[in-house]
Amino acid sequence: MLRRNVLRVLSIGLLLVFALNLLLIFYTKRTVQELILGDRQNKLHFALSELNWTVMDRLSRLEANLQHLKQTMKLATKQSEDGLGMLATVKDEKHPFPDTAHAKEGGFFKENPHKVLFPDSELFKKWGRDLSEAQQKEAEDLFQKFGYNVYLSDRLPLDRTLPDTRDSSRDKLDYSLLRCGGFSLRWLLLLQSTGSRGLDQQLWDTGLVALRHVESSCIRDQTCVPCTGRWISIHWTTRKVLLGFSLRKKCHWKRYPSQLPSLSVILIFMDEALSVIQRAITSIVQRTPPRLLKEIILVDDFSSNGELKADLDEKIKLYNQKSPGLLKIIRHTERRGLAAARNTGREMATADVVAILDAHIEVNVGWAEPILAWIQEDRTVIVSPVFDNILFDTFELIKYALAVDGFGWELWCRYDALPKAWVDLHDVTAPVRSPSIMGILAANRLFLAEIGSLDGGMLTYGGENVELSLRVWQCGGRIEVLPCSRVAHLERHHKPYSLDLRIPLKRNALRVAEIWMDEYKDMVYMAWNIPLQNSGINFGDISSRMALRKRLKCKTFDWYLKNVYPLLKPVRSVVAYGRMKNTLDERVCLDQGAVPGNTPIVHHCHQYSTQVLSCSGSSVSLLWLSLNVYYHLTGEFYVGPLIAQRDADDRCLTDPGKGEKPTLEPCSKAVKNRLNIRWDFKPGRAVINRVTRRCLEMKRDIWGGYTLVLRACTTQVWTIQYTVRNWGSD
Ligand SMILES: [Mn+2]
Repeated sequence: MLRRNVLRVLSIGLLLVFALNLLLIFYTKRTVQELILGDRQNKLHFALSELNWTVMDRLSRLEANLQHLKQTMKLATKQSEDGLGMLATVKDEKHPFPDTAHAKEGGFFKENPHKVLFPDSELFKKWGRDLSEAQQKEAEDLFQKFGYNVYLSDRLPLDRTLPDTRDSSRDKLDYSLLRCGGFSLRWLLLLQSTGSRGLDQQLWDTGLVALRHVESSCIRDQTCVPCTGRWISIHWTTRKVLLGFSLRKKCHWKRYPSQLPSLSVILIFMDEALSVIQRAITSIVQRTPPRLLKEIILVDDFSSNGELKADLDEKIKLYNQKSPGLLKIIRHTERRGLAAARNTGREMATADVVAILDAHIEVNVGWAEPILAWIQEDRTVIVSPVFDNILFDTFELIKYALAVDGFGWELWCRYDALPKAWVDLHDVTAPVRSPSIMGILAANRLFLAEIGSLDGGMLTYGGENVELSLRVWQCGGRIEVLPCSRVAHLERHHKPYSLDLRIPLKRNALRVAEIWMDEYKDMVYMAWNIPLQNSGINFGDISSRMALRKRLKCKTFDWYLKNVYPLLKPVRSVVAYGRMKNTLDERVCLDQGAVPGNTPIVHHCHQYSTQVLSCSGSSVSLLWLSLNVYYHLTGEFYVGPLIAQRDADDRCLTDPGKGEKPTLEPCSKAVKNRLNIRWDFKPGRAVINRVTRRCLEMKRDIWGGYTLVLRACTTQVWTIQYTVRNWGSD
């Protein structure tokens, strides 16, 4: 009886346990489902906000550049007014070196016992308020010479730490879910050894690594929550496994193969400050695994800067004492330009992979592994790290958002939004397909040679990146940006050499157009405001590059536009372009006026010439080709630089129908709202709106200039600089 009862109790007990276990399994399964779904939603949200940030970042950078330009102009005027008068007051005094953090925190507006010698210098806007007059003069002189704060660079530790700017660094994970002490670790291990066979081993490993990290940090911070009961442990375990899964998609936790190709780093420079070059070398040595770093090759494109001779040789000797043969230097005996210098470095390199960098950079933690692993998977991929910005004055690191490298029809660099296909991956470590590359690149050394390295016929600077990009895509390779590889790039305030970069830029752009762009080359000519025939610009001998294109059986530019860069929108209907003048006064040109704003203006044709800012590394493009007008066979006038992209609008001359002022409206919006954007025009004739029949004319304003008006036609006529295929000559 007793035994029977015991048996019954036992079997009921067993049944209960069985039922509990069933419940437990059901619960765990639901949690897993919730987590997967929740995880997806989180990531989607994350990706969207990331996109917003990219846009915000872009806008603020553009704004900063405009500010920068304004200040440069102001500074130039001020300096020419003040002349050397200010320097005369300099006294030689020695003072301890002030730290930047202090200067930033309010030392800025603190009383300075010293006279401020350069109140308008960009160098001293955020930095250096504690400097003595002699120090100010030294810092300012170096700044004018190099375009960045050499005085500070000379004093900052070469091996300074940089903030880790990779996405998905630790702070983005919610560890509160995991603070469950040693219990969960035990269960994880138990589960791993028993019931978990068949689960992805790597997934477990990553989860385990994460868990150990969390546990050590929660023990340190005393935030561990003790776990009670078996089911809680299992619950936590599922979370951990899922965490392990999601962590594999974070740069910080990404694991790379132990066998990776060797790396040659090539640093190109011309008149760079010695400490800045040392900074680049030190960061590379410090943040590249020694087993992977075969050599660092310095290429000096004929610097005039004395310290880059014996002093640099001395530093190289010191580095090589520690790691024999690591550093090599080669010096050009005449200036040969950026592309040629890069080729010199590549020819000298011996490792499997070459990374061709500027010498004013500092590589960040873990920069090399993603590059080497990705090129190891596919030898035809050319990769770019993501750039961050080192401020020219304080040397602070500013994180830049991940973006795609693109260009406009003038072949100047531009950042584009991340492709939807990439955003949909919800994996911030995934390489991003990119139509172009900025200045810095890494490639399989032999593949780079096979496809023709860099075009040695590109002079000085600019356009060589687009040339390489078109060639790589059209001839069977591809270009990708690697989000987990970050390089900080020192952006100059001004170029140290006072040459007009527009000349090589324009010339190089035409060379690219002629070699690679087929029937679309007209777009480049129009964007630069160059006549289609007899441009008078010598872009050098292109026969060997044409032969290369044939030998590699490269695809057409049409293919590239359709398959790689659909954002770039060719415009077929332009029949006349260039500067547009009214015969009433040919000293003034039609222009777009202030942006933002939508008022077209006329002003002196030479008042603003093209402005070009640096386009290598993280630098943002700002190219002003504002005095252009594009007249279409369909009747539209584009006013301002030719944009011709699918995600941005050109601005169309519009007759609002009332009042006497013409406006500029985004063309696609104007079409949608049926605004009057079509005009009748032939060179040497009136500009008449097709709907309102009013004429675009000029009227004297009270300041002695002109203002644009719409009114019943008088006798005013307009001319335009260039026509396409003799249009309008009848
Ligand atoms: Mn650069």
